Amino acid sequence: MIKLFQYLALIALLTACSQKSEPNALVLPVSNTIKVQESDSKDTILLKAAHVVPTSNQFDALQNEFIAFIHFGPNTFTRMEWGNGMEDPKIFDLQNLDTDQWCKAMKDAGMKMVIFTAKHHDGFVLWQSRYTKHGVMSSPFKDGKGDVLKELSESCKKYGLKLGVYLSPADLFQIENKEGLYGNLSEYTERTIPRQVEGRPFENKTKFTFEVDDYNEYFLNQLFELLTEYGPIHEVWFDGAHPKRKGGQTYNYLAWKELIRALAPKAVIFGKEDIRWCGNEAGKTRDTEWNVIPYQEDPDQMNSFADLTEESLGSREDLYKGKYLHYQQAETNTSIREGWFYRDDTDQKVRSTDDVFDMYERSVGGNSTFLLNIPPNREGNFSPRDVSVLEEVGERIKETYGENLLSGANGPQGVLDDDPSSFELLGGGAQEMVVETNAPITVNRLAIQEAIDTHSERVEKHAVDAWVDNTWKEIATATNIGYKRILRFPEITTQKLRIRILESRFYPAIANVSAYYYKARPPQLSIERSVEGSVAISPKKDTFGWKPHGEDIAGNINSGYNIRYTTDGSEPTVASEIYTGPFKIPSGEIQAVAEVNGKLGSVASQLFGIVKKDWKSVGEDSFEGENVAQNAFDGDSNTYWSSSDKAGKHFINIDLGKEYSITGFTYTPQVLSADGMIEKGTVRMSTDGKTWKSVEDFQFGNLINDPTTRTHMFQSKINARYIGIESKVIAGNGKTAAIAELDFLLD
Ligand code: FUL
Repeated sequence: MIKLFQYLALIALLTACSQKSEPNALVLPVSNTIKVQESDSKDTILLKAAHVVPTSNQFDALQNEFIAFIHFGPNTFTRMEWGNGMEDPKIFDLQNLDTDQWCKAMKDAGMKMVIFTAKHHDGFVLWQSRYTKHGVMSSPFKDGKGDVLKELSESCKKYGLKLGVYLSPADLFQIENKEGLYGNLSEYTERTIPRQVEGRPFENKTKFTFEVDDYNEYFLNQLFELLTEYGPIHEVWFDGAHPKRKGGQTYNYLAWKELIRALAPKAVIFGKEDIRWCGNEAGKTRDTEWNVIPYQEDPDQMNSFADLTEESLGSREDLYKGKYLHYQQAETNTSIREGWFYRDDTDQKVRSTDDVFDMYERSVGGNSTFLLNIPPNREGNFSPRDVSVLEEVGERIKETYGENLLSGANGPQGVLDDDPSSFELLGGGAQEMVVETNAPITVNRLAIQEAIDTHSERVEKHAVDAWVDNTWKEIATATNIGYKRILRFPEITTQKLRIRILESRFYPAIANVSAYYYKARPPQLSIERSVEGSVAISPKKDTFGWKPHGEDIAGNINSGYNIRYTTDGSEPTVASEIYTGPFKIPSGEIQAVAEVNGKLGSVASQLFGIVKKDWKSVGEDSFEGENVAQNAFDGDSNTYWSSSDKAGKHFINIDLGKEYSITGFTYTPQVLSADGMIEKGTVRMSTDGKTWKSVEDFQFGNLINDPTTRTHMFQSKINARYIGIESKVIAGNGKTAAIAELDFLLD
């Protein structure tokens, strides 16, 4: 506990201390978790936070920076986001699995590890498990003898990639099938792990005894297989998502952890105390991502962990509320394709190189790890489009971050020697440092790292200046640093850079400072349409590196750019029409690209349905407050229709103004909360707006974690003027149905 004299010393330090080493009286032993005492003052809590450090496994995991996710399984063949556990294993008809091709592409992208869905929510196992027949052993893949995980683990060794496993706690096969173990209300008794299976001995002779039920035993047996026969395993990924639950099933995570720590001593655990979810599946990052997180209980003893989705998690005010301060880093996970599983190469959007590179800089340069999913196709390969994005991203990372423009510069050697274990301690009198190069450099990126493994994350606010025209010019500011902060700013030519620490929790230890140059590219675009049907194309707002005409253009391209576009679904070229201002289209797909001196940027595309200006609501079963039915088709996804929360089905009916031949629809859920996501429903039509009949059911998976716009194409066209949506199942057992936006598609 901090004593009064130490507290006073801290106050003195924070006001006017001039020494440049940490005052011994205030230095605490560093630890992964530090308990807060009831009597601790706010300053003491901050001091404790400044001594919370990652474990060596967490630190290694942070240094991976860019890692891969692979979602593969029956969903790849059914084209669903979530399976139901009742899929026939025969659908897993894999003919040409090529895990070397996966690994080569991941390696080319600069990724260091791959996490594989050994078992997704459907319960189908992609390895030769002893404990179930629901998996590759019952599929046509290599006549039931194939093992996808084995092939991947061999390819990983060949290509020098680390391997992680995703084992879904939710298991629909074990829920739905008669003999299923999930929620079967079995007794908790002492069980030996692994359970021996005749003819299939383990080479690893470790044994564990746990007091668990049938499903936890099943899960532990499977973990034993994964961690002893496919290793070394570097990450175990526990998804918090649950399409369904049964029998009050709970999980004995503390037993799982004991087994993991013993069998995979190098592994970090995701979804629990080592690594937390960043809070979205869209690749968004917080401006300030703290990894020292306050907890109410000791995280090392906790059996279950909630998703932390709030915008602010580790600010001073957050820390003051904690009883334990714990290092738990964020992982930013998203998919290169729309959805986590491969569906097709025509309608499923693939993210552009610009987009992936932007997410890379924001997440790796935002104190987090970037986990990008690449779903293999039904052939068993990464599709060519995904491969070329991975290659281009890898090249761009090398081109941008391959050469540190500060190498050979003068300044504090602890930050210039590229060695993460040496550092420069700031604070006290010295709140800034200057680095000077031998010749002028042109830069637009700066990376700063704190020595988090020995000194935690301490910087709360900082600024960077460049020496230009005999004076310091501020070029960038940001909040925290932590593992790494990448600052992006318009290019500047200078010989001297200054880093100023504006606020910190304690003496910050800066481990590295490096500078880079990113070659600016044509901007990414966004395409929007008003309710009247007028289409506008503009540069995407949150991308850096370009400013539109008339403004000071960042980057090295000094002329303007053209926007080229098509309206027939074809990819725009240098010969496509030039965009001069908003134009109208009745429906269809717009594709657009920015062009600079014949060079094209990445293509943006947007599908638009029927223009909504003549639509009218012809009834809904109910609405809550101001959330009327019209909000579902006002072209504004910030407003939404929300039914009451009376149990049962909910519907809205729409008059489209005239009859159309409709091919499908898109559903945009509201995103203000997890309420009202329509997981299953039916499309209805009417010829007079009075009597209605159901025409086709639809189903969308994983809406709560990934509330993006979903598309359902009809089996055959529906000719209708009056059309409606009725909900049948709301995600997460909700009662309210909500729609932010509905679109009906034409040919
Ligand atoms: C989610 C799951 O429900 C998705 O299917 C996917 O696995 C993603 C990574 O996590 O919560």
